[in-house]
Amino acid sequence: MFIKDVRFLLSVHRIEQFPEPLQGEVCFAGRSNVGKSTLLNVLSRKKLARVSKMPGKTRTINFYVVNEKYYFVDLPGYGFALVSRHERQQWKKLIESYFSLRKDYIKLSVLLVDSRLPVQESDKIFVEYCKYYGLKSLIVLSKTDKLSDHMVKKVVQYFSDEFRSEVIAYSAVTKRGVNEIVEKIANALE
Ligand SMILES: Nc1nc2c(ncn2[C@@H]2O[C@H](COP(=O)(O)OP(=O)(O)OP(=O)(O)O)[C@@H](O)[C@H]2O)c(=O)[nH]1
Ligand SMILES: [Mg+2]
Repeated sequence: MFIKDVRFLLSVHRIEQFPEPLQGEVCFAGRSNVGKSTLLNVLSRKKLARVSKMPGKTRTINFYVVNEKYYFVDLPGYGFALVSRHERQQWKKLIESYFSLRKDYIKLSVLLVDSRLPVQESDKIFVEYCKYYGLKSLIVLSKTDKLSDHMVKKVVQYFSDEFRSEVIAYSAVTKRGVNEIVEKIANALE
């Protein structure tokens, strides 16, 4: 298994707090409640990141050290309606600084999208954003345990057409797609 050890390092609220880069990092992005923190727990086989039924749980950029060599970076979810305008602006500033300051260290940007919803404008913007920064991105469809196998096939086709990219059908419940995700991460980091 590529991922041997994962430990929490710190939560970043302000740009000055970003840690010294290691040998590369993978960030996890997506709308609030899509399952970013859950995926981190699945990948590390530990309960590291806080998961919640309430959207907007992760409000900071959380850094995890992987194999003492790399970072996994849990980004706060976007599209969360209940936060104030001020908070949304803070979020935007923090995320933009993250990408502009770390672009050379980010080896892969994992975008989670809910397999049960149509493509969201915010996800399309995020993909464009990654392209702008020259980042390699991976699209992961979450919560496929809620769909029939037939529907999973259909949504995989739908999302690959929409994003013009390969997508991985994943579920934290059945662990579908986890090995594929780990393989992509390993290839990007090594
Ligand atoms: N059925 C199912 N539920 C999932 C899956 N992944 C996550 N969840 C649930 O979705 C909810 C949100 O998960 P989180 O991991 O906290 O989502 P997040 O993207 O980190 O959310 P924010 O921190 O608000 O941005 C929780 O109740 C999880 O248990 C999945 O693959 N299948
Ligand atoms: Mg979270």
